[in-house]
Amino acid sequence: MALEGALTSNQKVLDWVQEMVDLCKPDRVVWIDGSKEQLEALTQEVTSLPDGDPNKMYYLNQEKLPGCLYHRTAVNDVARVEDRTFICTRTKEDAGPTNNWMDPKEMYAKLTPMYDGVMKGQTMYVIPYSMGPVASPISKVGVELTDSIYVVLNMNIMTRMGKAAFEKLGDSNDFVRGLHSKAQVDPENRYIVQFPEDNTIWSINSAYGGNVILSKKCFALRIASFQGKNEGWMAEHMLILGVQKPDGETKYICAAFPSACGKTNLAMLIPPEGYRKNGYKVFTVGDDIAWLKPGADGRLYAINPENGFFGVAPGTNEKSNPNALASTRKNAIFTNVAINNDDNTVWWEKLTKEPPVNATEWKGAKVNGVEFTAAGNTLAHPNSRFTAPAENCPCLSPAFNDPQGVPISAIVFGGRRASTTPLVYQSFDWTHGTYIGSAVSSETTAAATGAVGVLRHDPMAMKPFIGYNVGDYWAHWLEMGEKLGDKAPKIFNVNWFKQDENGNFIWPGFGDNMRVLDWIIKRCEGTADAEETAIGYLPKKGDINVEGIEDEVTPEIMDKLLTVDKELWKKEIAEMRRYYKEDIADKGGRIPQALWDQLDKLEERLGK
Ligand code: OXD
Ligand code: MN
Repeated sequence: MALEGALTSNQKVLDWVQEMVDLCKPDRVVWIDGSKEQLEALTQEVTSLPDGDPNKMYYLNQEKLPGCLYHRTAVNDVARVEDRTFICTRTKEDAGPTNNWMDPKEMYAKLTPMYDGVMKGQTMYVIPYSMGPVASPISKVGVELTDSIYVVLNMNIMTRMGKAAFEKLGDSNDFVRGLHSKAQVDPENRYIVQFPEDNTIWSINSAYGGNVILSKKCFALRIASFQGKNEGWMAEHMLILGVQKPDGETKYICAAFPSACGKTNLAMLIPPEGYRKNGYKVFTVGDDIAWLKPGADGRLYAINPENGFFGVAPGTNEKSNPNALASTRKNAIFTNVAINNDDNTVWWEKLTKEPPVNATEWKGAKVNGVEFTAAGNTLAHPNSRFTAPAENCPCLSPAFNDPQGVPISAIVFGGRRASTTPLVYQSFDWTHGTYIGSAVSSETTAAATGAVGVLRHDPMAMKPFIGYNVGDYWAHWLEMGEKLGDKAPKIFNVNWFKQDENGNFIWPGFGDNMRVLDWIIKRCEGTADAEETAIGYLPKKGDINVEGIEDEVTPEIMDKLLTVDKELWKKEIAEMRRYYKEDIADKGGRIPQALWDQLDKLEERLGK
């Protein structure tokens, strides 16, 4: 039955699909070709389900939001579940201290009975997809089996889905095998499991995007980081943007930030007026994931393996990110936002000042939105999402579909730090930059009181996404640096979130971050000088352009933004020693000696 209507003759695919059909026992198997007709039929089917069916999707106002759909997940199924996410390598050491681990044999034995007959009475969809432009040598193919139309429709936005992916694959065995079943959406039996050595992902008991769009975190980061280590490339949790300068040349930058640091906003930045007048433009290549591979000229090239944005809705508005908002205005899927019942459109916190009176909140209750929010509730779930086609993005890069990818000049790390870390600094070299990446961390801040919260380490912003031992991952970074030599991108660190004594942010952020990108690009071109300090190269006085914001960023403020407080940095070193030892090395993280040496050197430069 599985082979009926198969879209490939690849025996490895056919055998695996048959095996999974025998296990899950669906009534029907549908091969997804990616055609408009097939997608329309599935949309018709899923929107025709009766109200109250947990799989139902709804049409939104088709005049205001053409092609847009709405879905509400189970209340217990609204986010990625890191405590139920596993890396199942043959040895525990290979998964390392940042991952949950179980022996693959044990995990298969545990999950197989859960999948046994799970699709009885239902349809299994076979989704072929390409991560990255189909013609790109950096791209890879995945196949996801799922019992959810919501997944098919999301995968259509997030990947290059359909027959062409099988054509790319040909007879090759190099495809990621993803199996997803929503099953009973039982949180006690929810598992998101990667088997990197088998190129396999099993996800069960969730129907929420982040756990079921297996192309994204599961493949493009966890499995791909493992593949990259073995094959000489890198899969990173990075946005990719291009800055077009007045002379027409575009420089490309990758940046990695932990969540809640404004990654999507930076990816879609609108430069300040002065820059725009002078002819600067920022283009988005990607907002979440970068695959990086050395090109024929020895430089590092990046593609965005995805084809859409799976963004957090709350906080997105005409002011904070007009480009993201515009991306959601057609052919998008909204999950767990609120509905404005006056015109069947969507709403979320901060979309507009006033919530709709006649609202349906994300759990499905009809409420007076004004009263409901005034009582301290949110209408949209804080992690409610839009799934939006990249092609909708007004600032999408013309190189978005370029099979070669874009050459990367700079890699930028950042976090949310109230003090210690200056606005921007450059590493001395790649190895030092790798140390800086390993030290990425972010604080929870209570801005209103200025209280500084908990520091969370999130190396390279990849902590939940490294598909193997974090120490080996750092070693791979060092190896890539050696391979790239003097063609390697320059590495920087930024901090948009420095505060004054009263807990006020002292850098305006958003579009003004262009001023920092400007300095970064000039450093890459060798046209800006720098101050050599103990922690790295900092901008010289006056080298960050503050034209138009002089009142806000006075010379005194700029001094604060760029100070290196030795006492705070000594504390930082002590914390990094504790982190390396207690959280990583003592728990089986194989930290390269070169990174320990970086800590020693930093301490030496600061003076003991
Ligand atoms: C995301 C995340 O959803 O990083 O992109 O959590
Ligand atoms: Mn992300």
